[in-house]
Amino acid sequence: MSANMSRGSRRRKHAVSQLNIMVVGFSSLGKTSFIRMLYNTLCVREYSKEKTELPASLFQSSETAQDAAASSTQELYSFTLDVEEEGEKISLTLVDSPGFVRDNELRLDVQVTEALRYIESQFDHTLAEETKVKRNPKAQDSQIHACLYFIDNTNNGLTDKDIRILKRLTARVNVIPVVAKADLLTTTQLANLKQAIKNDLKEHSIPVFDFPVDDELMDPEVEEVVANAQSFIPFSLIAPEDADLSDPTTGEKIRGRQYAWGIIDCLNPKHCDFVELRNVLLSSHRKLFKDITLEVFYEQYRTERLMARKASKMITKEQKKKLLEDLSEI
Ligand SMILES: Nc1nc2c(ncn2[C@@H]2O[C@H](COP(=O)(O)OP(=O)(O)O)[C@@H](O)[C@H]2O)c(=O)[nH]1
Ligand SMILES: [Mg+2]
Repeated sequence: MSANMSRGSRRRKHAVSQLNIMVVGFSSLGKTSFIRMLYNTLCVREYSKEKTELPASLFQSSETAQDAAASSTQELYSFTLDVEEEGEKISLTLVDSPGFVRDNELRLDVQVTEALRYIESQFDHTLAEETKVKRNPKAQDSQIHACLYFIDNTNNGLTDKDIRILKRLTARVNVIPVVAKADLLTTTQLANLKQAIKNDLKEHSIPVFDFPVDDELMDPEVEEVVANAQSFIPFSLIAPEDADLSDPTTGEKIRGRQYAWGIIDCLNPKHCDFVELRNVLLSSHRKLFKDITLEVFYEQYRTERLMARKASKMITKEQKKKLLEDLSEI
């Protein structure tokens, strides 16, 4: 091993990558359940458990409609965990948000604006850090790298509201559309819904994260993984119920849901796309999410802010001049 390589690998070993994921969508579509499920599959590093205060929602699932209404997410909250994924250390922040209302257009717009404000305020942190004379080398990257948008599986594709929300979100963040509670659909229904959503996204030119394939940089093996990931959009999810279940054939404990006719294993790729989604987020596309956030979304936001600042300065100058002229006329 050359000296260079060993230095490189040493650095990589210690480098902790930050990754921040947010969930948004209408209420009771399974956002909090997804966060709980993801949390339960993470390899959380020992010391992280002591220093992090975890939200109660991670430990209480709600199986009845009454429970769900009582424990629905009222406020945006986030928590950060130090996890290890395929030998890499990640400081992972998960952001859960209150569900959008269905019957009040005005309130809905305010809620979407609030979610966007949260995303933009993370860009503001970076902007403030950049303009400091002495930058903090340990500054946290709090930008939202991926935002999961939950789609109601009782519709036949995207609704007008979904389209309006998605257009606003995709201007600021990498959006991954997901369909939760996939256990409530048959295989054919799910396939039809996925196709309808894909068609709607295309028809309305909504630029969700599309797992771009860079021909020049790709080696054939990776290209296959990427093309594969694209085909999952929208990812289907099933969250487990709070019950001790075991695989009827192997007897192994599983995270799943039990029905009169069988048991669903939420980690079985044949049952839903959770494992695939987890993999693109935490491993295969993690760096790409971060690069695009910084190079496309943050750059865009920064340019807009600088131009707005310049414009407001120019207006004040002109206004000042006009005021002086008006005064001299008196
Ligand atoms: N059948 C089914 N129910 C689910 C699934 N995920 C969540 N739920 C239920 O849907 C309700 C709302 O879930 P919650 O995660 O609180 O939704 P949120 O409002 O989007 O955060 C709860 O009663 C959950 O138990 C799923 O994959 N399948
Ligand atoms: Mg919730």
